[in-house]
Amino acid sequence: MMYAPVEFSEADYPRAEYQRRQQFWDPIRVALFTLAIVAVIGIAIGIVTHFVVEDDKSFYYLGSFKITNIKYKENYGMKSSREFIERSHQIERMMSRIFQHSSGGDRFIKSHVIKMSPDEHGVKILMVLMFRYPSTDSAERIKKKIERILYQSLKTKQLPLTINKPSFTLTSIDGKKMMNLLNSRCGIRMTSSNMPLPASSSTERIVQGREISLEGEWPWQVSLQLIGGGHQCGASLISNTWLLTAAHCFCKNKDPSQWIATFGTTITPPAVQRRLGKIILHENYHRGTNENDIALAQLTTRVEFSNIVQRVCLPDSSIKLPPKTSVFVTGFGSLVDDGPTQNKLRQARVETISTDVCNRKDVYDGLITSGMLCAGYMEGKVDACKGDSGGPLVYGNHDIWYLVGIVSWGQSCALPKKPGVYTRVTRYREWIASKTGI
Ligand code: 4AZ
Repeated sequence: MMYAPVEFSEADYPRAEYQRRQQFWDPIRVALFTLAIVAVIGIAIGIVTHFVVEDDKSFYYLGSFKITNIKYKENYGMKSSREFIERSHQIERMMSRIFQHSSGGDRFIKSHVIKMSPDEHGVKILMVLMFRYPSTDSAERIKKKIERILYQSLKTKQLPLTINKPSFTLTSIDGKKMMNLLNSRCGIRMTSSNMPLPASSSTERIVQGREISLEGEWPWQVSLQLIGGGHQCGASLISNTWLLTAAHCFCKNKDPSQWIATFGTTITPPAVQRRLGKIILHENYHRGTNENDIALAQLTTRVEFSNIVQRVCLPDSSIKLPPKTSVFVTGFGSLVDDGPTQNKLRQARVETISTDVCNRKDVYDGLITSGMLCAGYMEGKVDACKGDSGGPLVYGNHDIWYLVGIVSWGQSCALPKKPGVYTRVTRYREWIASKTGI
């Protein structure tokens, strides 16, 4: 809006002054003024809250207790067994119920069962519990608060499992001890501040994938590089020293001293770097048919597990994924056939496709054997590509991630009716154990 100049004589002055004042306090100005004050107050509150929230610190505890209304099963001793996973997830869910709706509010972060052992009255549980409290609080005082909430819940809440109150003990532990305990489990993801990652923030990303992955989102991802030749293939960390990858990655060069493995979400700079000491190709790998496209590589020196470097779980050979199961493939591979390697790790959500469908005449016409697994979309668009080879295809169950496939082959990338073909890891579970003892 334009301002028209107001002309007035001396005699008009008081009226003009009144008008000017009235103009000054017109509704728009009043609204703007109010808005400014509200904004200033808002920012002030924001700053104060920011500091209060930022001041929160993680506190870790080791909890031990007995559950008396279930019987110990042999398989509870095996952390990759379905029995262990399902029971521990039930216990972890119960802990969330106990703490998340308590008066303590959202101080509870997460819990993880570390061990289940037999007990004459049922099952003994060892678990890590994580909380965030103001850093000015003491571990002992927080422990009392946690115990109070727990005991209250045992009295008032209908819980599926019976926790024996006298058996319950809570010990404060530091971050290092917590990590060591968690590292006894595979397939767990954490952010740099030890906060859990959301179950899956992830959508489509490698080919047709735009967003890169967050630090610590896929901590088992490895880049295999030829010294002087750069990134060649992906691989997955399955222990402190062993990598699982595709056999075809070593077609060019089988000499371990010519290779390095890097960890982290970028190739340069890498978070951690190691040399290879040993390469084991599957004895029956056939280049022509892509059968048994699997290899192991051993690092010369072990890597320490952290939020950035972590091993993925190997699935039990009995697990079966039904068609259309949501899985994730990650890698530094190209975005289009024959494109360049990416410096930042990318991810894509794909779906498993049954071997029957994948072997149809209009798809791969019988080329898919029992050691292969198809994943992607019949309409194409999202897929792994050149340079992703050897890398992981993972399946997340109750926040634990399993390596179900190794990027192996496919006709070009992301074409309709030409999904990605992966080495079916469950088929090679015994082979891996025979070579590594894992
Ligand atoms: C490759 O050349 C390659 N679309 C890897 C994966 C796929 C195709 C090719 C799957 O390494």
